[in-house]
This record gives sequence, structure tokens and C-alpha cells, in this order.
Amino acid sequence: MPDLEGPVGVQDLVLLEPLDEESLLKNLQLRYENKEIYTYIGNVVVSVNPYQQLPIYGPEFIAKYQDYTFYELNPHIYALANVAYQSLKNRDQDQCILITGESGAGKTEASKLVMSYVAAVCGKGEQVNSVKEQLLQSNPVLEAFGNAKTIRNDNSSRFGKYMDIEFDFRGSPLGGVITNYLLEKSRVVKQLKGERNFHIFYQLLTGADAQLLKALKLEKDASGYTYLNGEVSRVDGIDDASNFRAMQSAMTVIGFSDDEIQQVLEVTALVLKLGNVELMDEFQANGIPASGIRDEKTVREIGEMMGLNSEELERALCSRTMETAKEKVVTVLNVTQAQYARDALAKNVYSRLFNWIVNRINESIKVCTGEKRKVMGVLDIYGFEILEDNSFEQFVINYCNEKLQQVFIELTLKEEQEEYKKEGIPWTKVDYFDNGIICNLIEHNQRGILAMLDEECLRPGVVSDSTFLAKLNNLFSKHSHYESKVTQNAKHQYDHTMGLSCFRISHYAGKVTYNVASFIDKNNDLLFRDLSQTMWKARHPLLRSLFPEGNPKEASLKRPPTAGTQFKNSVSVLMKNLYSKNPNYIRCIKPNDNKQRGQFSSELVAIQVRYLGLLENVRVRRAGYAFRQVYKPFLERYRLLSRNTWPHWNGGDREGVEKVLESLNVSSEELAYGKTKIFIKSPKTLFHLEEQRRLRLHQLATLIQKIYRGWR
Ligand code: AOV
Ligand code: MG
Repeated sequence: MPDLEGPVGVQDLVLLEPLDEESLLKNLQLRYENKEIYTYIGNVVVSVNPYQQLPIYGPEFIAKYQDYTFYELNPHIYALANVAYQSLKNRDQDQCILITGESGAGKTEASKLVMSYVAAVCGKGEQVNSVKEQLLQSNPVLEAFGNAKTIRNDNSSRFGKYMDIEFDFRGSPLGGVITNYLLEKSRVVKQLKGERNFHIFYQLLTGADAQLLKALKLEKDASGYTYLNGEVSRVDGIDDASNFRAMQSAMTVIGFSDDEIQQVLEVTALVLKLGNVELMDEFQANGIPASGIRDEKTVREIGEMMGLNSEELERALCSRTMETAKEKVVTVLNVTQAQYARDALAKNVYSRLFNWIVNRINESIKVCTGEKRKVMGVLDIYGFEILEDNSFEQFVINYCNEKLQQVFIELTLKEEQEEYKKEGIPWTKVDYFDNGIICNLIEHNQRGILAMLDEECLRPGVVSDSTFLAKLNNLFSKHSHYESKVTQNAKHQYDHTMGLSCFRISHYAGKVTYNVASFIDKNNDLLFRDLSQTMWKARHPLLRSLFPEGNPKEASLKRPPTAGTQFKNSVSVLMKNLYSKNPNYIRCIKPNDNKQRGQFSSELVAIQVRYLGLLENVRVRRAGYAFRQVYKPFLERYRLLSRNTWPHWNGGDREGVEKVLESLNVSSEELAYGKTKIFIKSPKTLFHLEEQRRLRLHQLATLIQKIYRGWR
């Protein structure tokens, strides 16, 4: 066992003494500054982004962690991956790896470390290797289409991802299933200053050769595209052209045919070109404002690529057919409406393309054998977000994190409880903050915020974001986790930072103020039927397949579930899945806002420590007993502290441990003897033991020196 308490702080936060936020932060900082980026809380790994390549990865380290048990080496993601994989293989327990933390904290990198560890240690042989390759190569493809440079992270995942890796009874990988959550599709048409669109667009423009560009009717220069933020087309440290080649070869490895790859790139190019469709004011004879296409060439090119005539496309963009049971009425769209339609089309094509790619990967990695499988799930999902302006996206993201926190607390408690039961130690109830009340506020089937939003979206009559807000104010005026200007005024609390169109939720991780503007629109997520019908008429096979609802035979008047409901349902499936597995946690922390190595901002980390609930985690973990260890190694370490067990001990391990602790007068309240492990209540006791051990070793060393001198 390495020193529990060394020059670089404690390696398990459970052993912190005193335990408070300050000591926890100090400990993380001390370790970070010594390039110890990993620290445990029991079996949870806390990881602080190093923003530099540390020499602690690769085959040599993988081999090392494979041979030792969890606490024997320095904390590492490999140790966690090893425990998870070994329990899956040897104890037949399905596992999940839950990775949380804010944007740029290192979740995606952590998930790749887990995957590469597991790939390195599981099974051998040609067949197995090809499965491993496919699983690993899904990353560059998904990152090309689903990641983008944001202000906080040059390679930010703009979708949530859960991947089940399936193994046979020997622990060799068979394949897997990827589930993706809510791609941030608004990025397709608009990015904040200093951010980029999805990587693939830049990869395509810089990486494609002249012939491909010509076939896709693209110009090389990113500044020519409205949907690309010209000023940041290049990012330091990202080589778009070589990533493009890597992405293409990854697709091939996974099993995409050349024709499929070509079609994917064609649809990608189409989206980019749609942004350049310029609309202009036109007026009908009766003076009603309408819209028209300024630049016919672009629309013609897009039409050709889609396999549509350009008049059809133009009609779909600039007008709208209202269908009632009796008749069809065509209305013209003004420029703003037509721009909205164009952007909605681009966003829909892209996000459906993304879903198609995920499904296509799944088809390739799908396990076809009927034999019983063992599963390891890896969850890499967006962290809790508090932006200056929080909208529907933040609302659902934070809801998801709220649910994950719930799983975290419940499973951690459950696991503790189970261990106590297994060891035959009485369990005392632990008090902790139960965020069920917040989850309920959001997801309750009839009375939750999401249900209210759906009700507004589906209600006939004039609905708007403000009628939605009024509804919330009415219903939740007394809810302890809900606030708005109206409820504040009623309580005579005047907070000038809160806008009239906002509501605020006290999440477990802090208060977030959401602006209701466009909640209704984003939740509705409707594409004008004219557009889906037109897309379905396209001759481009992939594009057409993305719009099955455009088929008049398929078209039902029933609307698809809202974005909020879809998200809620998929979160619920995810939760069920997670609850059925044994969880392993990686909690990622971002040490500074500048993507700088060696910089540790206590203030910034403190916020994350709070919302990751780390202190809570340590408390739960040591509510009963802070430290536990199997009798044998414990006895080996401390037996030199008792005359009864040193230098010789012939009895059993448990009796030996009893003898040691008795002779040190450790109070019996501090201890519990389990079936296989000794449990120690407070870290102080452990440190006392460590101190005694240190003194004793010193004593022994002096003694040996004396004897040695005596001999001379
Ligand atoms: P995220 O997944 O948590 O953010 P990433 O895993 O993309 O964050 O990490 C951001 C960047 O930090 C990476 O691109 C690396 O440059 C660096 N980094 C992270 N972990 C390590 C590591 N262990 N060693 C070296 N560099 C690292 V987001 O996807 O934005 O929530 O949506
Ligand atoms: Mg990520």
C-alpha cells in the first residue's frame, strides 16, 4: 500500500481530518500541483484535468494496474477500470462507469481511458481485436459530428453518450450499443463568438481533396459559409485535415461502405450550403409580405444534390400549407418566417443525420449471438450548466444531472448498506439531502414543469412562453425550490437580478435562472410538414430516409412527442439501465478557465466540489466507518505494533488484528469486526496507527543499527 498520507496529501478524501470544504480543496490542490491528478473517495475517482500529457498512461501502466488491487497503487482511472472489468468478468456483475463534471473537466478523455484500458486487457484473437477496433473507432466518428470548439472546451461534446459494451462469459468483447442524447442542434445555424460549428464542417473543407470538394459543390474557404463563424475556422492544437482522414478511415473500420460515407458527406455539405440560401422580401399583388430566393444558383445546386427540382425546394422554404380536415390552404411566409424554416430544415437534417450515424454504428457493432452477455456501460454526458443566459437546453441538461445525482446518492448509500450487511455489521441510517423533491418538480407526470410545458404546447388557443410562465407561477408559488419575480413579490423578496420572463430553480448544485423565451418553440420542435414532405420526395437515398414522416401514406395527424417528453423518457430508460448495474464513478473537475496546465483556482473548484456533492459523498462514505480493509493486509501492516503479534504470529488474521488493536487501547466504539474486514470509524484512529507504525519502524531501525555497530 502506498503511504495514505504522504507529501501530496491524502489519497483518499475519506481520510481527511478535519473534514470540510477548505481541507478538501487544499488536498486536491496540493496533489494537483504535484501532478497527482487522481484522488479517491472510497472507490470513487476524483480527476482534475491536468491540461498536459502526463507520463502515467499507456501499456506499461495498464500492465501495472492489472496486477494490483485497488488501493495498492496511486489512484488512477485504470484502477477503477480494472476493478470494474474484473468484477464483470469474475463475479458476473454488470457494471456502469458514470463520468460527470462540467464542460472541459475531462469526461470524454476519461471515458476514452476506460475504453482503452478495457480493450487492452480483455481477450485476444483476430475476431476479438476487430470488435475492439470497431468500438474504439466509434469515437473519432462521433466526435467529428457531435463535438465542437466552445469557449470552455476546444473539443466539447455537444451530445450525451451512453455506450454499453457487451462481453461473453470469458470476458471477451462481443460488441455494443450506443445511445445518444439531445444533440445541440442550434449550433448548426449559429454559434457564439469565439466558438465553432461541429468539427466535421471544417474537417471536410480542409481535408477533402479538390475532386471531392467539386463533387460536393463546396468551396475550400470557410469564410464563404454563413453557418461557419469565419473568424475561428482554425483552432490551435486541432488538425482538421488529419482528423478528417482519421474519421474516414474510422468509418471504414466500423463498416460503412464507400457509398455510405459519400452520402454522409453529401448530406453534410447540403446543410452547409443551406445556410447560404439568401432570402429577400417580396410582395404579393395584394401587398402581403412574402419572400423569395435572392441567389438562385445556390438553391439550384442544393436541389441537384438533393435530387429535387429547385422550384419544389423554393416552394417548401417560402410557403406553408395548412391542412384542416376539410381543406388545404397555402400561405406565403415573410422573410423572417422563411429564414426560420430554412434554419429549421438545416438543424433537422443535421441532427437526423447524426442519429442515423449512431444507428449505423450500432448496426455494425450489434451482438448477434443469443448467449448470455455481461455488460459494461460507459456514460459520458454533459455536466451541470449555469450560463449567463439559461434556456431550454440547460433546463433539460440540468434535469438529467439532477437524476444522476439521485442515482449517485441512492446507489452509494445502497452499496454501503450492502457491504455492512455482507460483513454482518449493523447499519445506522445516514442523513443526506434527498433531491427527489427537485426531480419531482421537473418530471412529475401531471404536475411537473415538463408536463406543464407540454400542456401549453398542445393546448389550442393562443399560447406563448409567458402563458407557460404564468402557469408555473400559479402552480409552484409555494414550492421551496421554485422562484420567479411573481413569487418573490408575493413574499416581498425583491431580487433585481431576476428578469420578468424568468424562473429560478434551486438545484442540488445551486440556483439556476432560466429564461422562458422559446421554451415552447424548442419543446414543440416542429418541422413544417411541407419541408418533411419535400425532403421525402428527394431522390438522395440517405436524405430521403431521414424524413419518413414525409411519406403521405405514413403521415398521421398525430404529432410526435415533444422534445421535453422524449428527453424525459430516454432519461428514464437510462436510469433503469443504471440501477440494474454496479456503478463506478469518475468525478471530473476543471481546475481553471484558461485551459492552462498547473493552474488551480480554488474558487472555481469549490463551486464544482459543491455541485458534484463531493463533501456529501465523503460524509456518506464515512457516516459509519471511514476506513475498512481485509484482515490479512491490515495485520501485515500493523502487526509490528503489538508484542503479541510481533515478531511471530501463528493465529488467524482476525484474531491477530484484535490483538494489535487491543494492545494499542483503541476504543471498541471505534471498531467493528466484519466477516472479512476490519472497519474503523474515524480517520484519526487510522492516523494514530500510522504514526505509531512510523515511530516503531524508526525504533526498529535504530535498534538494528545498534546491533550492527555492536557486531563491529
Ligand atoms: P469534457 O468531455 O468533460 O467536456 P474533455 O474530456 O473533452 O472534457 O477534456 C477537455 C480537454 O482537456 C481535452 O481536450 C484535453 O486537452 C484536456 N484533458 C482532459 N483530460 C486529460 C487528461 N487526462 N490528460 C491530458 N489532457 C486532458 V464537454 O464534452 O465540453 O462537457 O460538453
Ligand atoms: Mg466531452
